[in-house]
Amino acid sequence: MVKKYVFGTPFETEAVICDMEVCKDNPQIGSISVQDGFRFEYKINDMDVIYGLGEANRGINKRGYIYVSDCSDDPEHTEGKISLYGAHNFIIISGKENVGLFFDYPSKLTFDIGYTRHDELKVFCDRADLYVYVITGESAYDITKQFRRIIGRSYIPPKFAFGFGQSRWGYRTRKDFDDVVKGYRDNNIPLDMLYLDIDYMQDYKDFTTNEENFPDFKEFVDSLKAQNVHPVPIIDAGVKIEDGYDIYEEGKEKGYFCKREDGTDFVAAVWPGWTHFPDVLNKDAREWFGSKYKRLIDQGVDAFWNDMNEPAIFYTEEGVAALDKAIHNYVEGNDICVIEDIINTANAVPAEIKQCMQNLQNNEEDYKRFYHNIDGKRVRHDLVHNLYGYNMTRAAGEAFEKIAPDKRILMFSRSSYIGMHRYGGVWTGDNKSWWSHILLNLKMMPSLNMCGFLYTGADIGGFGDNTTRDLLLRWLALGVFTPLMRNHTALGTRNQECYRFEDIEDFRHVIGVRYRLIPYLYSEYMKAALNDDMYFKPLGFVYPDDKMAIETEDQLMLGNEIMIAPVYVQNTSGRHVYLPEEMKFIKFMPDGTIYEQLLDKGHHYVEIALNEVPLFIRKDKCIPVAEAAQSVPEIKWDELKYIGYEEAEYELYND
Ligand code: MIG
Repeated sequence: MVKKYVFGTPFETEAVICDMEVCKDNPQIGSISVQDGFRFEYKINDMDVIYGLGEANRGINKRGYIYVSDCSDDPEHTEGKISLYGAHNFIIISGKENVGLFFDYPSKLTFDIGYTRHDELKVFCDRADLYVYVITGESAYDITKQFRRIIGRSYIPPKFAFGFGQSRWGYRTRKDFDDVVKGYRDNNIPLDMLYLDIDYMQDYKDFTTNEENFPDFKEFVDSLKAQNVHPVPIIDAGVKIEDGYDIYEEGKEKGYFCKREDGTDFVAAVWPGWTHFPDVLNKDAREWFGSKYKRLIDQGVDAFWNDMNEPAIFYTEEGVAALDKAIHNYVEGNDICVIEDIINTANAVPAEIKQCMQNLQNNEEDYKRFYHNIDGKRVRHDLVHNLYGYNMTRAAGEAFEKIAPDKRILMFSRSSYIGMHRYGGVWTGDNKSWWSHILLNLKMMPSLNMCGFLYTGADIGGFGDNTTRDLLLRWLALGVFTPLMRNHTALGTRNQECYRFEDIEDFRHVIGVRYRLIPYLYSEYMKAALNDDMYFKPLGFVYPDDKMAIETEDQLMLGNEIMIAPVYVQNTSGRHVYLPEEMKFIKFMPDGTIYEQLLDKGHHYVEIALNEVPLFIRKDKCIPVAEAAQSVPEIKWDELKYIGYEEAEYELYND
């Protein structure tokens, strides 16, 4: 049962789309105070597991740490980080009682989950203006499905989006891109998407293409699509300030950019230099910005990724002025002439200047310097900060419905709030080429599913730092199962395309397994999306009475038939795995054969070589398997074979 409670005057985020009566009583759970902000407190029992928070750090069980919903552009996902790109305020307490809580609040919100005191859950924010949804049910899984029903159906991408994609920040010229496709096709490694990072644009201007590198962009798109490769251009939040750039001129004239208190357009520096932020929380501005995607769609593009939409800020005029002042004060106070002297005499940048420099990027104060115009009301950005990425992606999603109503367009975003799951997927941002980030990738997936985000994945191989062959292969063997399967890396890192490494056949095989599994993965995705269900589930959702299953943080259930357990430790030739019931251990072997072994319920050590892809089929189930293909349209759906338990039945979904 779902109950809705209101406190103060909430902002309408439109995360929940189902009309519901507001309850007059008080929630029958924990205690709530609305003095001095909002505060919810709950006594955690020893056995309780706390699930949720979508794209957040640490475990599937969120107990024992503190998390702050505050969409942040932070590329260092170390264990101590409490805010990442998304704000997904849904948790489930599962144990002594089963209850789900959604705090629909678009600004900074803290979840202290047994951090300050091991047995206390505290959820609090500055203003007592929010909706709280309380969901009771028989299990965490049941609660999740009820929650998913009130937030509306998850985004469904086009079928090609289940293929493999290659990306890198640094591809610039037509040749760079063509070479990547050639590298894949010549080596017979499957490929369906090629990502265009910021350098495809002219001076980082949204919806433009670099004239020198792409004299005929449409022809470039056509040539890729003729090879079954879909280009996926990036769109950034900031619109470059440049006379004559029509999107800037139009936005300025129509008043569609976020404004300062004095009514002037707010200015922030991002990749294009000085930019304005489109006011995507304003309906008209959102419609206007969304309509611009048509420019690329008209040139054959049917896939996009939205970036920098926390929104990220490198610096503002105000921040630079503060730094300038600090430098001047220092120079005058110390009788110094030039900046070099500062550094030489002080032997390091003086503290007051350093502080100003650190304050430049993604400064909280800057988020208080601009406003949205929402239904004629001015709303300061920091009060609705977590809705920006959501509404940028919604701008695109709403526009796609008009531009191409019969087509599915690939769309995913970096920043998000619950509600955005109806318009696109998410990727988990700037991870690193670290073994621990394979595991973090795995743990984020079911939590994101709980919050409605089904089309998800991480930068495979790692974004920051240099990858290694073994890391990339092991990560791909997890990525084979994530709906979004993309190899992406940062500017300046080592080459990360699969054909750059020795023994290319291993990459061909592992990615080939993805294509062999697409009939299963696509079917399970569609069933999950159409039934408000999950694609990835924690083991505890399927085996709620099995303590060992509940505590398993490095295996997942995928759809209704299989369990996955990837290897995420370097220099190991296998791993320990826990089976909550008898299962068939399957390995896709590099010679194309499929290894099968019946394993009893319990603990096992299984050997898994670098070039093998393991999965486990649940008792009395089976899955369809295709032959490997070079692209999604080449998969032969009418020549499937079934593996797993004999006499099991499987419901295939295809369209
Ligand atoms: O400030 O467009 O997360 O995937 O390659 C970095 C360049 C901006 C951040 C994204 C990353 C992308 C990069 N972007």
